[in-house]
Amino acid sequence: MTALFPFGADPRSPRAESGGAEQENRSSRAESRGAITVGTEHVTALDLAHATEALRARLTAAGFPPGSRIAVWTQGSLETAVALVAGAAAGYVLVPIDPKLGPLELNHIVKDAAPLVAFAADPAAVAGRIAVETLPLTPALRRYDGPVGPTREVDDEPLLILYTSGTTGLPKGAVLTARNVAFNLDALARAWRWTAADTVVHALPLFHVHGLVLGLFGSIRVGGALHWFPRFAPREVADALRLGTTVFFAVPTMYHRLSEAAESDPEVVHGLRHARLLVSGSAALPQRDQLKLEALTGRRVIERYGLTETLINCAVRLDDPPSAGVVGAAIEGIELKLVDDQRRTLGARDDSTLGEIAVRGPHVFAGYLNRPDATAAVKDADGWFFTGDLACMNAAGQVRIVGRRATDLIKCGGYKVGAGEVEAALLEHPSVREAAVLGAPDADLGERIVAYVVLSTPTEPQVLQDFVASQLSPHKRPREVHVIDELPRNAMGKVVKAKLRLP
Ligand code: MLC
Ligand code: AMP
Repeated sequence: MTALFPFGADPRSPRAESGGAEQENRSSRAESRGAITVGTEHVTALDLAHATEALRARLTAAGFPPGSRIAVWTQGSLETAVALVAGAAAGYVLVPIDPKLGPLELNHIVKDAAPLVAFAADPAAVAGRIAVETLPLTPALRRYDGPVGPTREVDDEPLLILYTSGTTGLPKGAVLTARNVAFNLDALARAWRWTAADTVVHALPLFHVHGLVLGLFGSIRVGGALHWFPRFAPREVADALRLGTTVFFAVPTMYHRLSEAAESDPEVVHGLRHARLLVSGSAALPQRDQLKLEALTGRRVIERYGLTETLINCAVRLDDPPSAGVVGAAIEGIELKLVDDQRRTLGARDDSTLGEIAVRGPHVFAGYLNRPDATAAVKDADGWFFTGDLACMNAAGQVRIVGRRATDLIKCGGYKVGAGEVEAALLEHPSVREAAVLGAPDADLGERIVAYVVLSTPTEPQVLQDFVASQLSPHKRPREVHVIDELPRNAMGKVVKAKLRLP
C-alpha cells in the first residue's frame, strides 16, 4: 500500500520512527516549495506533515482516534485547506461543511454524519450553529515541529462524507474511500501529465468534489502546489495563472465570466494564455463560451465529467484532438457504458444513440451514509453506478452529454440543487401556499433557479428569495420568483412543470 499524500515518513523505513537521514532528505525537498498558497500566506509540504502530526496528537489526546469523523467548516482561509489535508493524512473521516449552510441542511448533516468534533479557522463566526464542539485551527496546526510520522495509506476505509442534493428530500452523504480518491487522481494525473511541477489555481469551494478532491487533494497527491482563492474574481485568478506552470480548474460560470472580462482586460487574456492547462467541469461548458475564449486567447478549455458519487468518469486527455462539446472518454481503469430505460446495455457508438451513463470501477463510492435504499437505487449488485446523465458516445469512446433524466435536478453555477429542497424551503414561509421550482437556461449560471408560488398573503419576491437564502445555502435561492394564481396540475393533481416553462 502507498501513502495517500507524498509527505510524512515512510512507514517501511527503519529510520521513520527516529527521524533519520531519509527523513531529512524528504524534509529538505519538501521545505523547498510552497504546497498551498492562499492570499499572501503559504505552507510547504513539510508544514503539512507537521500539521498532520499536530492534528493527530490533538485529536488523539481528546479521545478521538484516527477513523473518527471530524467536521471542518470550510471557511476561506489557508488553515482550512491545511486542516483538510492534515485530517485526511492523519486518518480521519472528513465531513466538510459549507459555512453558509442554512439551518435545515446543517442540522440534517450534523445529525446524519454525527461528527465527534468540528474545526474552524474562525470558530467565532460559526459559534452556536452546531451541537458539537468547534475547535480553532489557528495557530495550533502550525506550532508542531517534532518528528514526522507515517501518513494515511490508500485503503478502502471512508475518507470523505460529501453531501449532495437529490430530486427530493434532504442532501445525502456520499461516502468516498481513500482508494476512490487516489485511483481517480492518479488516472487524471496521467491523462493531463499533471506532475509536481504544476501549480493548480482554483477559486472553488472546498466542500465539493471539484475544489476539494481535484483541486486540493489532487495538487498534494501529485506533489505539486495549489493556489486557492476562497472567492472568484477573474482578474485575481488571471494574475495567478501567469506565475509558473499552472493548471486552472473551474466551473463553466467562471469561464463565462473570464471570457467577458477578457474582452476588456488584456491581463486576463495574458493569464489564460500562460496557463499550461485550462479544465472545465461540474456542468456543461457552453460552446459559445468555449469559442469566445478561443478567439480571445487562442486557448481551448478541456472538459471532464464527474459526480460526487463517482468522482471523475471522463476526461479529455492532453493529446486528444479538439472536439466540440465532448467530455472525453472514460478515464483509464474504469468501465463506462450507455444503458436504456431498463438498464440494458446499448452497444451503439454512433454519436447519436442516447442512453444513460453507467460506470463501474475503483472510483465508485462506497454508498450513501445511512441510506442503503438510496444506494441500491443507483448502484446495482454488480457494482455498476447509474448516473442519471444522458449521453451519446462515438466510435472512439468519446462521450457527449446531452441532458439528464431528472428534470428536478438543477445545476446552477456548477452547484447541484434539488427542486424539491427549494420548494420545501419556500413552503416554510407563512405566506406561501404552493410552490414549484425549476431550472431555466441561463447564459452565466448554466441554469438559474426559478420559483412559481401561490401566496396566501401578498409578499415581495425578494423577501422569498432572502428567506430561502436564510434557510438553505444562499446559492440555492431562486434567482426569480413569479407569483401566480394557481399551479398547473394534471388530472391526478400533479404539478405540470412543463407548462410553467412556457413563456
Ligand atoms: C447572495 N448572497 C446572499 C444572498 N444573495 N446571502 C444572503 N442572502 C441572499 N439573498 C451571497 C452569497 O452567499 C455569496 O456570498 C454572494 O452573495 C454571491 O452569491 P451568488 O450570487 O450566489 O454567487 P454567484 O456569483 O452566483 O457565484 C457564482 C460562482 C459559484 C460560479 C462563483 O456558483 C461557485 O462557486 N460555483 C462552484 C460550484 C462547485 O464547486 N461545484 C462543484 C460540485 S462537484 P460570498 O460571501 O460567498 O461571496 C461536481 C462534480 C464535478 O459537480 O464533476 O465536479
Ligand atoms: P454533483 O452531484 O454536484 O457532483 O453533480 C454531478 C453532475 O454534474 C453530473 O451528474 C452531471 O449532470 C453534471 N456534470 C459534471 N460535469 C459535467 C460536464 N463536464 N458536462 C456536463 N455535466 C456535467
